[in-house]
Amino acid sequence: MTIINELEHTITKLSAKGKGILAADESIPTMTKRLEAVNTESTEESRRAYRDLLITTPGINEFIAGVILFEETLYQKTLDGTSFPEKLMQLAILPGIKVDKGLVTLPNTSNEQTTQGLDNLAERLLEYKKKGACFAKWRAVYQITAHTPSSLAIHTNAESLARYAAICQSVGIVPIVEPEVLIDGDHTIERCAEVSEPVLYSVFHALQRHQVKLEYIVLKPSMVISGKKCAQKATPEQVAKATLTVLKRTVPAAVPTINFLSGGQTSEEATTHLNAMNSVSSSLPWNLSYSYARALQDYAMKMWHGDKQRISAAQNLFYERAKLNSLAAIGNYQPALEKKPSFA
Ligand code: 5MM
Repeated sequence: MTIINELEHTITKLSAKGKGILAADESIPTMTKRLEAVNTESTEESRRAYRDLLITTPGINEFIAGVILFEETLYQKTLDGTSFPEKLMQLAILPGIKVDKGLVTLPNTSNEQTTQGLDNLAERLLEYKKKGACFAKWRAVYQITAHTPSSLAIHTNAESLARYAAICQSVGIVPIVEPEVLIDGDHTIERCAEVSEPVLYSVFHALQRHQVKLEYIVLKPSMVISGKKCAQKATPEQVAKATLTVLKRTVPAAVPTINFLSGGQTSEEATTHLNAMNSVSSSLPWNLSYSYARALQDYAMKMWHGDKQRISAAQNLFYERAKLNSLAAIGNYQPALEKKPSFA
């Protein structure tokens, strides 16, 4: 297969209508935080067992087109001795890999951050590709305060995202480009829109400078939403309208699919907001779907909390959440379909 054929094959599967991407790529510190929140010790085995539970959930391939793995998981095996990427391929789910090496402080800013991991990226990608990875993910973050994000942070992060994306495509790997405007803070939805527009504009400008082929990327943005501590919580209709306005102004129609992150929204909010966007208009140029971590996994993680006896109950909750998001990805979700788990 040529590089273009590889990219074409992967993006076609990732943009399938009604399917989304599971982000199961929490780094060890993040995964440790998630496990400790449900009183479970974070060990290589507990992380393996939890990821095993997720991807062996019966029927999950009806709703999930790809799974983003953390490097550790790429080399681990499911209980039956099959490597995670092989197991995913058997299920007709594409394996992906988080390739950034996390956040570092950007000097001469007010503690803003940028993402590292470009060194040896091409070599690492070739290694991951041998293990079966066909797409990758790189996340940049932007903090909203009265004075941030600065133009230095916006420019630096756009440049890294674009360099990463160009390197991925040069070896036949589809890049997920993830600029996350953080939900932390008391900002209004209007302020979030004011920040998100130049962030995305700058990302696409950089992608163009680096000659990234937009037909073979997945954009994974945050939704335009009020800050977690904002007194005026935006309604789903406001979130849908503000997000679509910003996306229409900044994202070229050549991009096939936009898969949102959940970013600290509740599971129900993330589903409702996606559904609201897909209900507004059928004439959007891109597929609008999900690439959630917490909003897909939270209930399953709480149900499981390290207990083997609860694997099946946790898988049922994960299946249910994926199904509801799949409905939201075609605008067919209704809150009445929610069956809240007893602990929620
Ligand atoms: C923003 O985080 C990404 C999406 O997850 P949510 O839907 O929960 O917001 C997620 O893929 C994230 O990039 C990974 O969990 C890796 O995070 P860390 O902090 O470990 O790099």
